[in-house]
Amino acid sequence: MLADATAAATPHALARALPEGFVLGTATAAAQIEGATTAGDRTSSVWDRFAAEPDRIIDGSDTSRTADHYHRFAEDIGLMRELGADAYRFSFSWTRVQPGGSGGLSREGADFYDRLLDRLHSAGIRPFATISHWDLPVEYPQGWLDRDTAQRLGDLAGLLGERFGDRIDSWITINEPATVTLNGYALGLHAPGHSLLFDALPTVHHQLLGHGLAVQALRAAGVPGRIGITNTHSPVIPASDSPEDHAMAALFDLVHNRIYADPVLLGRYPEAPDFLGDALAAFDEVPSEDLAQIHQPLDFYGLNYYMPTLVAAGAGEGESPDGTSAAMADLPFRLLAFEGVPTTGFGWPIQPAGFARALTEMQERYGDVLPPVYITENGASFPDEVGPDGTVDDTERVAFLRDHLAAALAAVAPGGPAEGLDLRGWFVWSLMDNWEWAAGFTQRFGLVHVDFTTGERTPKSSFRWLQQLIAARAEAR
Ligand code: IFM
Repeated sequence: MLADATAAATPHALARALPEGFVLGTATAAAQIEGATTAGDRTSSVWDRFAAEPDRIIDGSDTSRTADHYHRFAEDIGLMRELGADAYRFSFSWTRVQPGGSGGLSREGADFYDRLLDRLHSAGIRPFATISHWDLPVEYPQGWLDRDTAQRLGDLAGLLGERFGDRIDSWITINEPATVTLNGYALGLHAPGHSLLFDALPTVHHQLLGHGLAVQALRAAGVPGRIGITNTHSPVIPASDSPEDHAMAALFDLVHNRIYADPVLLGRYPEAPDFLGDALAAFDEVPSEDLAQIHQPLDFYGLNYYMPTLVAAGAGEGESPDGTSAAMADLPFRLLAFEGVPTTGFGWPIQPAGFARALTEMQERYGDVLPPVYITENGASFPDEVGPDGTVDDTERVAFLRDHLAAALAAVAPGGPAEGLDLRGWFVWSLMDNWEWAAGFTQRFGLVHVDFTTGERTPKSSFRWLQQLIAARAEAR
């Protein structure tokens, strides 16, 4: 287990620890908040289709309405302004801006993002835009199994860069390719719902190639904004000192963390352990031209942190953080619960020390070649409800956010284990409760409570906490 510090930092103490220019923001993704899936000429995404299949989404919900942000974006930006946030990370809905996944931008789809960006600018909030956050057009028959999808992402990036480049502060090419490969193609838990285990690995290379092509397309479009990628990192802990558990922890680290970060930052895939046989052999044969495409100079690296992972050798019952997959039982490792560690509503272990460890691993592994880092997601789900007095008192989320931000700041401070890592900002996942993919509406991650029937927004105690932190920072200057 990782040891967590216990002293709770006040907003004023945390504000004093924030580096100069540190960005405090919130994050969302189109498929999780927009709804309006038939507005204008928008077409279906793989998540619209997946949600319509039987038994895919735990509560049978779908993408059609979610938080209705498409119609309520002005109110939502008003909330961000009330919060005092510096920045907002959102994603473009691929099938809204480019219906059918080919051709130019949709006029109506692009108009929506024009309105969103113009209002963000009037509110003084810096837009961080993700190009691909999981919602591929259904027209790409094999999805990320197909190499051509990489080129499609590059083409879309070029179109978006030309249209919106003058108003976007920072671009994120793709979000969490690890989750897409693991949940979407290896375990069948997310769209498009394949359970291919190690045969899902081509999707790693195609997503990273798409990232590299998107970076180049944005640069060719002359965007003045900064460009990066978002990967999710989970420090991996072996369940025991046995060589078997250590070997499997190293394998999980490889397929969850290194296989995504190494090519982007070092220009090569990590070496596979011998016991894997030829399961990763395809990576040895990747042409050097592809690696050069992936290994683009970046202005920043986006890191999402939620939890550490405890790994043991041997097949398990099929449990993963995002659900139960029969396919997991065919893997040579299993994921265990941390004994005696509190958990979120999702059952994810709450370990701020894991955040410090993730940052430390980034600094140790990539050091000098690591560009400035933004935490592009950090947060937790809890079963929040509006109380009789009309408020939502999410004390567990306040503690989660406070302790995680404190752990990250301490890790990168002089003398900290990740000293030298240039941490530039922290985005809370999420601005508001939203549609949590296969978990539907059952996991609330927001600073703002959303009534999914009426659409009513209610800021939670965590919203007030972040507001206080931002106000305390202004006082400290
Ligand atoms: O909701 C997701 C988000 O879309 C990607 N990162 C993890 C979050 C929580 O599961």
